[in-house]
Amino acid sequence: MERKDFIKTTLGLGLGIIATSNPFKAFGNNDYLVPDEMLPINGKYELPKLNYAYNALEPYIDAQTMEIHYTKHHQAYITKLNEGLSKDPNAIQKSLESLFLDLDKQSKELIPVLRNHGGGHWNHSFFWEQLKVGTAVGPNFQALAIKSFGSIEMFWNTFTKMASSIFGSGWCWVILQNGQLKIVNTPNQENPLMNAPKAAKDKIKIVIGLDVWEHAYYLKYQNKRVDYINSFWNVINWEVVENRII
Ligand code: MN3
Repeated sequence: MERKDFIKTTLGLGLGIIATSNPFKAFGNNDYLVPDEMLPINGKYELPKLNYAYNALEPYIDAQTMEIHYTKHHQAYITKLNEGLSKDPNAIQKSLESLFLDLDKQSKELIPVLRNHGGGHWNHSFFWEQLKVGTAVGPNFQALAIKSFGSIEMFWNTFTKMASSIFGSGWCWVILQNGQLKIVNTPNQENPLMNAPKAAKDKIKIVIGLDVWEHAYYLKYQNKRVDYINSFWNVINWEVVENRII
């Protein structure tokens, strides 16, 4: 069994459907390359390619926010992650996911690099991948939302309440665990892989993530965070979400 297959089978990260020797996979469009299991190329992480223009998510996410968020904020996490990893030749051989799952076993120098900049790179890559205007909720997600929350409307009410409740900067996530959808928040650039209880790690799939940092919405929405959260519904790429849960 290849190492990637082994990791995917044993950890069940659910970030892709088919493990291949290529560290990237395409979601329905060969130009849309998103890390499957994130590994550096020649020791360096790079911005994942977007398959949409900065204005493609208008009016929900404005072009200026997209451009700054992607080229400045995301790039800054990558730059600092590469700096930190360059001092740890052992860690640079491992995927970000496997490092997150064993975060507490890393050196005390590396832990904040992974928690802040590793999370920043992983979370934003995951975020860009799931954005598109005009897709419809898929049958698998719909069935899970009804089973877990009673209806799509109740799922969304819970999600907006949870995302609104984040104090300061953080992310709101939908995860699949033991056959149920759950909504969890993480502070700063953490994600559910870092915070997963050990016994449950192999059962977590991250399905949706929303960046609730002010830099994600302030230019357009200013202090109206709830309007930004509600607008997110219109830009979720439900085809990607379906791929993440199967
Ligand atoms: Mn951000």
